[in-house]
Amino acid sequence: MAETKKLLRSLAGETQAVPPVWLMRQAGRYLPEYRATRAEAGDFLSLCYNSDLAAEVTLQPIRRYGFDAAILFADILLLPQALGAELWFVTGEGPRLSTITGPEGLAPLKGKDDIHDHMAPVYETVRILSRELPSETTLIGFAGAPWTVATYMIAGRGTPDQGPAHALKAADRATFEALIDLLTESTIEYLSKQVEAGAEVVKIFDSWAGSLKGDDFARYALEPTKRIIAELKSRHPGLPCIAFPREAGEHYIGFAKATGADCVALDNSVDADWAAANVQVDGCVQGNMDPKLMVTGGQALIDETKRIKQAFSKGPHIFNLGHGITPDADPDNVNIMLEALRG
Ligand code: 1CP
Repeated sequence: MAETKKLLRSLAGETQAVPPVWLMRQAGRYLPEYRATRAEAGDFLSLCYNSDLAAEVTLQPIRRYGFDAAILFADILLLPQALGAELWFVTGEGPRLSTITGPEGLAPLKGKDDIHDHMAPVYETVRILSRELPSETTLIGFAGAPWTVATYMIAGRGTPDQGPAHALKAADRATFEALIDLLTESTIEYLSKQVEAGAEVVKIFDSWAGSLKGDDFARYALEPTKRIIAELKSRHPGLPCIAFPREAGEHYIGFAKATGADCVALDNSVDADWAAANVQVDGCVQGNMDPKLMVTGGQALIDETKRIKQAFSKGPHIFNLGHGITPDADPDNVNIMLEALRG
């Protein structure tokens, strides 16, 4: 049967006059209904592990805007917690985790197959969503890429330059590589269960890929993503996979072919015309409007939406931002963008 869902059609390589659209962090603090549900849950992690409320916030932007895809509401840092790391969020600051400074930091972690009891509520969220989403909406599951998740597990928090992770890589490569392997293998198990629960596409977020230089990019950004995609596709033939090696720059060229990804998500530091000529030649791309335009709006938002649509109009494209929509975005600007895109 011919595929009817717009997002899946682009992922299968179809060029569409109006591209499918969704936004990273589309369930989030810019929406008043999200803030209300989050208050009901109590705190962010309680929201992630409450399947009914997590499904509710996933559905909110679909009801409001009719996006072509819904992304499971969860966080990349749930996996470290499932592996036994401590995790908490400091209001106004962000995540905190136990740290890893040497082999003794790995010792207490669980194995790749020991995460599923902890993740049961996330899989239940996926099952609820696959029942409740409109028939034209694609459900995206996701995980962080091993390098990006490792940067948080090593430093115990978000860092501007991923310094502690680079330092561990230099000082104790065996520990660092053991952590990357554990994350690669547990990410395969985690995403595979999301697919069994009903996720139709998976996306791998490597938010800090851009800080890996030279050989390190191939070893710790490209290789783990390639391993994850190869194993998922062997277990789930035809599963579409989106890779997001954020700020990869020149490394975006050839990334889809090298990793087996069906689509590469572009951040807004790359020029859309350059990406059309150098990256979209290999297949579907996603992106890549500057999230700031969702704050500032106006004619610039309309012009930029149309410019990006036009730049990618000769090949398969999924319209999105180059990074997550921010809490200060104006919900009305999303409607202005959709009107400019869909006409
Ligand atoms: O309500 C709140 O205050 C929490 C804000 C929030 C939200 C809405 C966090 C904390 N995570 C999320 C949800 C989330 N995170 C999703 C859900 C689906 C959607 O997109 O709507 C996804 C896909 C993520 C992925 C994620 N979490 C990434 C990768 C993408 C990216 O933004 O680069 C990363 C790096 C995280 C870690 C994280 N979680 C939350 C914060 C504030 C951070 C960044 C921490 C830091 O680096 O300082």
